[in-house]
Amino acid sequence: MAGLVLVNPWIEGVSNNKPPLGLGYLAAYLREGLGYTDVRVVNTGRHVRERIAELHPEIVGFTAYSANFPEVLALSHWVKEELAVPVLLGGPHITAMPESLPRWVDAGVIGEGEETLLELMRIFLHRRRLLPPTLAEVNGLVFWDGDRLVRTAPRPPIVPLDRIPPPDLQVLEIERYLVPSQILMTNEYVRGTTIITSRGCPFRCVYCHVSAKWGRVRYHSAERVAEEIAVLVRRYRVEGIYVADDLFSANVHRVRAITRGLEERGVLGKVRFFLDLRANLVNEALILALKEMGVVRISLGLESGSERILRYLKGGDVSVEDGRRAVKLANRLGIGCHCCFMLGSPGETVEDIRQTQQLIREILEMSPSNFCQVNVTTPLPGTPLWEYARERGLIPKEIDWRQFSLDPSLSTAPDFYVNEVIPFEEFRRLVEETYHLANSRRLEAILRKMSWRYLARAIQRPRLALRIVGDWLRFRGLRQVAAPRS
Ligand code: B12
Ligand code: SF4
Repeated sequence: MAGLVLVNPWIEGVSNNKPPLGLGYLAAYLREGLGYTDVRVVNTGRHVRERIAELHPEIVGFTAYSANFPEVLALSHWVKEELAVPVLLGGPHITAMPESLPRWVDAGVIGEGEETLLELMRIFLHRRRLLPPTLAEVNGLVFWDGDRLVRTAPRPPIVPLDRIPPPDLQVLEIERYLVPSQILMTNEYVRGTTIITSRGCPFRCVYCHVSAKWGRVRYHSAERVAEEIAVLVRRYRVEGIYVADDLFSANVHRVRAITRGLEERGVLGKVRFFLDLRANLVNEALILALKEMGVVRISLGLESGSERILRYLKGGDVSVEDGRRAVKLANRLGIGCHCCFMLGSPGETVEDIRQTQQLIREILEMSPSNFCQVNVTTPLPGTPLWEYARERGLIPKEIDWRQFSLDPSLSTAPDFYVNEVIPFEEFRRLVEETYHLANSRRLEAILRKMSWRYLARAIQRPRLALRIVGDWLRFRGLRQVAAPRS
């Protein structure tokens, strides 16, 4: 028997080996703010109904991004019909599209969820129900009152961010995720997980809904970050961490303060990191500071080799040359780069795509530790790109949200093709050509780096061995599957 069950249903057939940190933060906030500990997290794509039912919840909360929205609709309907308990819905999708709240869901939580959920749970524990008159007093909600969709006043962000305790690792059952994986986006399989050190981003890229979701950017203190990492290393023997910030701080003083905090806690050098930066923010002092902290790889959204398309996507503050310079600098100082590209942006021509292919070639030539990932420009709800596509009638009336998933064969489906210059079939060929170009060099890099320790580990673990074969096929370009991209 559980009180609140928080559910992250996976898209069918797509695995997700990272903990749903958002749900861990919600659980921690309820524990600290309300003394409420009766929370369970269900994070799976298989037998989700059975898993929820066996917990006998008193209230259920779903998290939905766009790609798993259909699963969330079906499951939440089932919970309401079969279990007859209140149902809440939060996450990026409902935040961007509050009007998509289904009638059977009691309330949708817009944006940051901690304080809003705490207030909802206080009401629920007191009255055992969530009815429109009481919901109207809670900020940050969308709910149905009869035939009227009501939105309450926006919820102000929690400041300072350290007021939110670290995610509840026990509720998340963190041990489940600590299997060797390529969390550092290198060829190594290490025991790893994700953390978050900030919320928001000061930039406004047209395809990203992060700034709309979080408002102004907020950072956890260096002390808090170091302590969270130390717990993961000491208690859970974590070796690799993906810092899932939208954009990791480019403030060199903050990076150094985190490094000092790790040193004071005796964990500096015991854990390595992979994180996202923006090319125009990369400089030598920052890379050296990141290296000292233990960063082995950075991710850069270079997006396009065409200056014109890059300007459209990211605004005028970052150039193609900034990207080249950032990768060269990082490589010279011993850091590999995971570079992300987008194909199919509005106005993009075949010539623009050729320029992107040329940049990919250059980056792969710079170092075998560089890795290029190719994605198809997809308009996400809540972004300027979505508005662009909607205004031009490029978004179908009946949206198949599953197309927002990880599988590029789905995401290159014509439904969300926002480029009106290149005919779709030709575009699809160009995408395949570019995937192949980006992946072909990876096999060489893997073979060059393949160590005996790595092979021995693989032999002991059949699933790991299978994954390596899968990678091999993928890098040969035989199986066109892109790596996850957030
Ligand atoms: C880490 C990450 C991943 C990881 C891990 C996902 C995971 N298990 O959490 C990986 C790499 C697997 C991933 C994959 C994808 N991701 Co991703 N990811 C992120 C990232 C960077 C951080 C997620 C996170 O932990 N956020 C921090 C927590 C605090 O925020 P949160 O989860 O939203 O939760 C808060 C609120 O939303 C709310 N809330 C959320 N759920 C609920 C539920 C209830 C009941 C309540 C009350 C409140 C509530 O309260 C929480 C606390 O404040 C976000 C960007 C971002 N900053 O959120 C993108 C993001 C969620 N990803 C995104 C996308 C598009 C994807 C992919 C579809 C990419 C792709 N094309 O392949 C895939 C889909 C996942 C899948 N399995 O197929 C988009 C989603 C946009 C959308 N409308 O769908 C985001 C927002 C980034 C962006 N581009 O704008 N992702
Ligand atoms: S894509 Fe990255 S840099 Fe651009 S707004 Fe989003 S988080 Fe910020």
